[in-house]
Order: sequence, then C-alpha cells, then structure tokens
Amino acid sequence: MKTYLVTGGAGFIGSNFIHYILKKYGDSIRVVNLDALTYAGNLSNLEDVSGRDNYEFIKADIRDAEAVREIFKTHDVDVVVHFAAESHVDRSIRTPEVFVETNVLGTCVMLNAAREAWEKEDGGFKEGKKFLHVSTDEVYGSLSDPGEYFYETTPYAPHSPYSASKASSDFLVKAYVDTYHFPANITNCSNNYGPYQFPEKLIPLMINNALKGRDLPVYGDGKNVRDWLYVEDHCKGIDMVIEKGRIGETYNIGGHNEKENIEIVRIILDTIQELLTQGDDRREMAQKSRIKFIEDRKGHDRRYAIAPDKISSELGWKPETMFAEGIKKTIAWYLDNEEWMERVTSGDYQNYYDRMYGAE
Ligand code: NAD
Ligand code: TDX
Repeated sequence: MKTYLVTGGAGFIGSNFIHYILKKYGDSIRVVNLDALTYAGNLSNLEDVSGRDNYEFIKADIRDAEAVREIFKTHDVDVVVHFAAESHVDRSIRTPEVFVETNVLGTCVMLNAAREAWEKEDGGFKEGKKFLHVSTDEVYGSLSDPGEYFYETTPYAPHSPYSASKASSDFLVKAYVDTYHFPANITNCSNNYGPYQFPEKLIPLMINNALKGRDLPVYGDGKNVRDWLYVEDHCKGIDMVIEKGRIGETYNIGGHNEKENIEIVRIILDTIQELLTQGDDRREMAQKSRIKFIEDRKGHDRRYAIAPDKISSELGWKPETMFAEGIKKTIAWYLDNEEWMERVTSGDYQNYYDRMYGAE
C-alpha cells in the first residue's frame, strides 16, 4: 500500500489534491496530511475524508526537523507531495522573512528527512520513493511579448520575495538531485482557481466582495495577465508526474488560459448575474460600478504564460476544465459554501484586509 505524505494538505491545492487521490485510488493508498494550520490551513476543507481509516492528519511545522523526522520514522512514506508554503505575494512584500523560513528552510527540512529515511547504505535510494516539489511559474519572472512562454528551460528570474523563496526551494531540490541523485520531481504551475481557495487571492476575493457589495480592488491598470488553471487539472498533472515523471525532471503545468485581471473580474460579475435569480440581494450588489482601480502591487509582474508542451507530450496531460465551465463551478461552490467563507474570514482576515486595502 503506497503511503503519500502530503505537506500543506489543509490549504487550497493540498486539500483538493487529497480529495483527488482518495477519489482516484480509494482504499488502496494511505494519506498522511502534515500541516501547521496557519491562517491558510483549514481542516474543514477535509471534513468529508477525516473519518477514513486510510487518512491521518498530523499538526506539525515543516521547519521542525525533529517532528518531521518522527513522521518518517512512524510511517513508511513512499511519496512526499510538498505543497506547504507561504503562498501569497502581497504578504511576502510585507514580511519576506516568513517566506524564507517556511519555503526555503522548511523545504530543506523536508528534503533532509526524506533523504535520511530513503537512502540505502550504498548511497542509492530505496525503490519506488519520490519527492514531488510543488512550485510556481512565478520563478521564471515576467513576460511582455504576447508570443513568449515559460518553458522548463527558461532561466529563473524571480521578482517578489515569494517567488524568490520558491526559486530558492526549487534550486535546493535540484541540488539534492544533482548531489545525491535524490529521487525528486518539480512541477511549476500557473495560477490555480477552484473550491477552498482562501479569499486573499484574486478570484475568491472578488467573488466574496462582489456577493457582499464591497469594492472590487484591481491593482494598477488591471491589464496584468495571469494564466488560470482549474485546480483539479493541476492535481491531475501532479498525480501523472508522480506516476510517470522521469526522476530529476521538471514539468511545467498550465492550460493556455491567459486573461487580464480586469477581464476576470468582469467574468465573475457576469457569472454571478447568470447564477443568481432576480431579486437575490447578492445579485443586486454584484455590480461593475464596484470596480476600483487602486495603487499597483510593488514589483507587479506583467504577464505569466506557461508552455505545457513537455508534460503534454511526455505524460499525456491536458486540461479538462475550460475556464467558462471552471469559473461557473467555482462561483457555484462559493455560493453553496457561504458558511466556509464566514469561517475563514472570521478570524484575523479582517485585520489583514484593512491593512491591505484600507477599511471601507
Ligand atoms: P495555501 O496558502 O492555500 O496553503 C498552504 C498550506 O501550507 C496551508 O494549509 C498552511 O497551513 C500550510 N503551511 C504553511 N506553512 C507551513 C509550515 N511551516 N508547516 C506546515 N504547513 C504549513 O497555498 P496553495 O495556494 O494551496 O499553494 C500550495 C503550493 O502550491 C505552494 O507551494 C504554492 O507555492 C504552490 N502553487 C500555488 C499556486 C496557486 O495558484 N495557488 C500556483 C502554483 C504553485
Ligand atoms: O486584490 C487584488 N487585486 C488584484 O488586482 C488581488 C489579491 C490581486 N490582484 C492581481 C494581482 C495579480 O496580477 O490579480 C493577479 C492575481 O493575484 P493573486 O491571486 O494574488 O495571484 P499571483 O500574485 O498571480 O500569485 C498566484 O499564482 C502563483 C498564487 O498566489 C501563487 O501562490 C502562485 O504561485
């Protein structure tokens, strides 16, 4: 029975990934979810799987080498899927050091523990072990020319403290591959959207604000471009790389779905109009007049766009959910899960929001 150690499994992509593999592999796998439950981690994302015999949650910090080593001692881990990170660019601009600690040092702790558990006496590694490091397209920097794309060979040029910390963690993984022949893969994915995303990121923030009749804060001229992928398609890509990816290789994941931020906000407003019936207060509140262009993000990358040629041709990955369908599913999920939104925004979220955007 294969054991997956998923770090950051209580976060947005991690919880979607746990749902994805438990649905796909059922009781034939075991899942251990290691998460420190920061502001971004929420166990209610996993309520429906928490009672399963083949799922276990361990509250631990990836920076805590002792705690992580203990997990490898008590579980025969086959695959590490390393999601745990500080993931929000705006927060990294305010507190870069937290990003270095979790994303760089935390990744080093995970790599050391896996290496210690998996290395054989002859310096080789036990059969069937793999460390999948989940990374981002932001490590490649920013694009301007519309015909340009990020390939696995594109040189790293991170700009934000977040992307610099992710780039550093990627280089650490590459160093373990080159130095120890450590069995790892890296995936660099574009912007994800879907259920369980914390409302600090563009799409859930705009959905939440629109439904509550709040301002819709768009940075700069709103023309920065992101390449959006439905989270389940990302999870499928990660699973394929775990199963079939060549050891030591990097795979870019993205579905050629580039959109300007302002277009995303307009699509969200139109979709809310479509999904809610006339007379619903939330429908009346979600108006374009609420769009406010505000001060730009410092060092704001202009455009990201992934070339997924390698994962498509080598592993046969392709996205299944087109944006029109994915955004509808996502908004419908937030409409059905207003309680989830209340819960995640009831703690420190309001302080963060007021600091970031000013109190309304
Ligand atoms: P998230 O912020 O929603 O979740 C991060 C999770 O990690 C949370 O559950 C949090 O509690 C946990 N965590 C944070 N610090 C920890 C620590 N020190 N020890 C243990 N757990 C800790 O993030 P996400 O959007 O799900 O992103 C997951 C991963 O995917 C990250 O590595 C991110 O860089 C990468 N990624 C994200 C996107 C995206 O669009 N969201 C795109 C590409 C790559
Ligand atoms: O209020 C906002 N207004 C706005 O205009 C917010 C929160 C964002 N934006 C803009 C900034 C970006 O151009 O929208 C775009 C998307 O912003 P985010 O959702 O913060 O994502 P981004 O900065 O692109 O980073 C995301 O994608 C790559 C994730 O947060 C990362 O974890 C991932 O690695």
